Amino acid sequence: MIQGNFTLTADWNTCDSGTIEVKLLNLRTTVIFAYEILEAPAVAPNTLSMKIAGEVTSDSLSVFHSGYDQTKSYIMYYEEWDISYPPLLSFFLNRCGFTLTADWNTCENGTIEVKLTKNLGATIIVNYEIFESPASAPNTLSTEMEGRPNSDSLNAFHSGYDPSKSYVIYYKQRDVPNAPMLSLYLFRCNFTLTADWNTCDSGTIEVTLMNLRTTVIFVYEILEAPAVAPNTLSMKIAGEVTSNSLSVFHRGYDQTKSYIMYYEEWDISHPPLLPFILNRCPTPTGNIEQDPHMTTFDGVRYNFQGLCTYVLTQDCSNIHEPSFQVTADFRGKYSELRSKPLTRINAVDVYVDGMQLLQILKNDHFLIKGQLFTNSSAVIGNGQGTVKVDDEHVYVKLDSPALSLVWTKETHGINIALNGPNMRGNVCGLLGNANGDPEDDFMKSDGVIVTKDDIYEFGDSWMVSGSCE
Ligand SMILES: [Ca+2]
Repeated sequence: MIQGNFTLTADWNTCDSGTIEVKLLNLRTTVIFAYEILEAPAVAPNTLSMKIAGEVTSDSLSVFHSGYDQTKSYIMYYEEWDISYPPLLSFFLNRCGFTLTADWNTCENGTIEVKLTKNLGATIIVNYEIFESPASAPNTLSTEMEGRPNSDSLNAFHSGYDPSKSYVIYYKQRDVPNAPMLSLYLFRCNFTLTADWNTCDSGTIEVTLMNLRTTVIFVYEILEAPAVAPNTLSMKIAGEVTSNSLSVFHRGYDQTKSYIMYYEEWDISHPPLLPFILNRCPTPTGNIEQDPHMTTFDGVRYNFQGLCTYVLTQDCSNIHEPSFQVTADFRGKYSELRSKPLTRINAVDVYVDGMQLLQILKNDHFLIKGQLFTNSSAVIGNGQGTVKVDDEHVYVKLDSPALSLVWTKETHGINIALNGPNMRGNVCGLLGNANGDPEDDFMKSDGVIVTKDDIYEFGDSWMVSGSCE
């Protein structure tokens, strides 16, 4: 099953240089983020000038930015670039290099462990103080912690706290002029509220309360992101002392959108209202490139050397009159190697209700409803979608059918993303059925599932009849 969220983080590459590493994690789909790194504090910018594009085939991707000052703190503003109206998020990067965390030592005693970690290549002095929550920022901080060079981490233990209460730790660097006052929240021992997609095939959100060792009640609200904090929280989850975790399922959400869950404890006075971002589910993305290597929507890789026109993907609810169909012409790459030809894509066609809407040719000529298109960008039809062309790519985004296509000139590659919530499990062709299960991707056009050993039988079943002459 495809599950889990993608995450954008930033960190110092090392503390010896001013290089920031921006990293996209947990990739199971193509995802593009735009971002901007500003010296903290900074308000959200109007434009995000940097971009990171994760590919379907890699687990993570890093981009390095040099020229920053590792003795300063930065804030990264970021948003998804490939969806409409994404929430603008922020990530705080402390100056190199410390992270302060706090946790209960165990839930049985009242000891809080405060930990300074990460790249302690220099002396770092942090002042902090632990307050029962809620508490406003104090004027002075009574405790000091000094991280020394060559130590990986530093711990301090503070006893005498009540594990049934929540605390806020205010902290500030003493050795940096005008350092911002920061805070971290320590929930009373020892639960966490999270939200995730149950599976990406349905719009069901699972809210889970974990690590229960006591009865605890949360109220929460799930809103489409971005959203400001609501006045009332209408949902409630009550964990019992005897269970390790508890899940509540909420149906009817759209797994192609991002949500924000606002939550607070219901059973304590003046709890802080906290946000939790649930990223949209990864978009099923299939890819065909080079001579040709295929990756299905569910991540199965295979090679298929055909010499005709084939269905890459189509609406499968009516296989004979599909509402949309994407086909590709595979032709020999080297005509002298007739016995074992390497093939590649020479053209990609998109049909909607049986009519050709778009055609991308190998010379990067691009046709909309049969008309050659020569600009660098245009609207397709009556707002049916958009197309952008640069030196290396053709980008197509259609609203109906909800498809994104990226043609890469150099590799004769086509990348297809299914953006609609109802397309998962309802498509078929050489890129499989996008139901999250890699085991059933070699389904022929007659519905019979074969194995990789019968790849030609599978591939030929998706040949467009009459295309071999
Ligand atoms: Ca599948």
